[in-house]
Amino acid sequence: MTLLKRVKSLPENFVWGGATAAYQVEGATKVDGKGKTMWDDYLKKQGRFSPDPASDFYHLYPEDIELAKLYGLNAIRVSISWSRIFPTGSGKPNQAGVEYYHKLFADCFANGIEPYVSLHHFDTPKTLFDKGDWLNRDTIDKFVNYAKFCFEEFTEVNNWFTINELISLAFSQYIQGNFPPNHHFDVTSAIQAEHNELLAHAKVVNLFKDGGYSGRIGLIHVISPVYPYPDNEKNRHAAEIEDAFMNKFLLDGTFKGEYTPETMKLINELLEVNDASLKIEPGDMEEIKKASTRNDYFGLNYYQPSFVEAYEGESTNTFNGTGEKGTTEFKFKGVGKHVKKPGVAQTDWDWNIYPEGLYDTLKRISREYPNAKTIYITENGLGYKDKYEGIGKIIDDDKRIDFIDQHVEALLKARDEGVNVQGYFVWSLEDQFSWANGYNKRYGLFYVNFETQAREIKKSALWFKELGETIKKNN
Ligand code: BGP
Repeated sequence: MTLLKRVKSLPENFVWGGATAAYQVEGATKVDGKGKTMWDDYLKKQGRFSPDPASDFYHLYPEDIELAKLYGLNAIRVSISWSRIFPTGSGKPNQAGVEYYHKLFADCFANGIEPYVSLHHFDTPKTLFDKGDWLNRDTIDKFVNYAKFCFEEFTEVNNWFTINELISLAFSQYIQGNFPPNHHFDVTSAIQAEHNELLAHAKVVNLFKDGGYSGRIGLIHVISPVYPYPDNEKNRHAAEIEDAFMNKFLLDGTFKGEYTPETMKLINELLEVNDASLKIEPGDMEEIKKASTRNDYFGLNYYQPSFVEAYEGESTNTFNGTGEKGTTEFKFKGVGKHVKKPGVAQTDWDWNIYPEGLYDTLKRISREYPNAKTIYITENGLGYKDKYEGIGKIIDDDKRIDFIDQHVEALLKARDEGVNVQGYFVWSLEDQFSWANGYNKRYGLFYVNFETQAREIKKSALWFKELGETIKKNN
């Protein structure tokens, strides 16, 4: 009996993977000389949940890579934890950390799973975080040195990403306040962090290309399309400002090598209303410009759009980090407030389910940013309270299958119309720790019993396998 629904087959040589991030799966935060990240003390103090043992991928990766192979995947997204390699962000490399990643990559290759490796996934070493994180330009220099070390050491890696979701980090740290250091609507820090992270990315891309390292390099942006609701002139303008802040500023910088006048007009409007500013230092834009044509590919994460109505009042927000449906609130002064569009379903965490948004985004990227070249969907998935059925029992997650199926369908539609999308990584390979939500927001194809670390199969994994088997290889 087939589990396939809308999508019946995948293109030849399609990359079909699962995504993870070091801090979310590895656990083992205190072993083998690992240094602290920005999260360790923060989470301890917060007392809601611990990053240990997460999915204990540090020890159990052979089991997870084997599952990936068994269930039809041909690729995996992992990240290197900077503080495993350089416990305080710089200095002498920690051999145990270096060895761990060599072993992990070797295991991937032995199983026919291609690793796509990010250098930074929300986990700045604590020492650098304490000195200002990306707001301190010294972090940029340290990041470039760390990247150089990785390019020279991990020559087996063919596919690199510099930084994961620059905007999410800046937004969660300085606007939404749900990542350390928990600032709310600190617009100056947010826009500065966006710029500084982009500069760090550009420097690393230029280093990679000038150094003649082999392989491909790019970065990952999450794109959240912004739709006015109701659709009227005022709300359209609100949507444009939010889009500039969340998407366009970084897309322009990454692929056009400038913040275009049109984008800056919107950004300046936002900065002015919020009494904020952005500092661009001499030489920054040259570096960014130089890198803008040198990305080999673009990692696009897509979860949800926002629907926006103009809003003139003071900024305020409530983050739903528990899965209690209907508790999210977001109102951004001079930008807009998020509204629910009738007819659009939402998850328990109030995320809009809207596959059309992925289609619209892909079309937009190919139309407006030809330098993005090849696109991979590097994250997409459904956070869900999966129900454990007992040892060895398949977990029924039809909702997740529907979600992925509809998004892959949207992707293939854009591809049929000429958008160069070559792969899809589901978030996530297995259940893992979620930064501001803990352990009940599950995304995996594989269920992790966090008490015993046993893995169970979800129905979505069976579906993933069946669809993965339709991929023909010709190289
Ligand atoms: C992306 C991140 C991931 C992951 C995912 C789901 O922004 O790159 O690390 O966490 O979103 O988000 P959450 O865990 O908040 O549901």
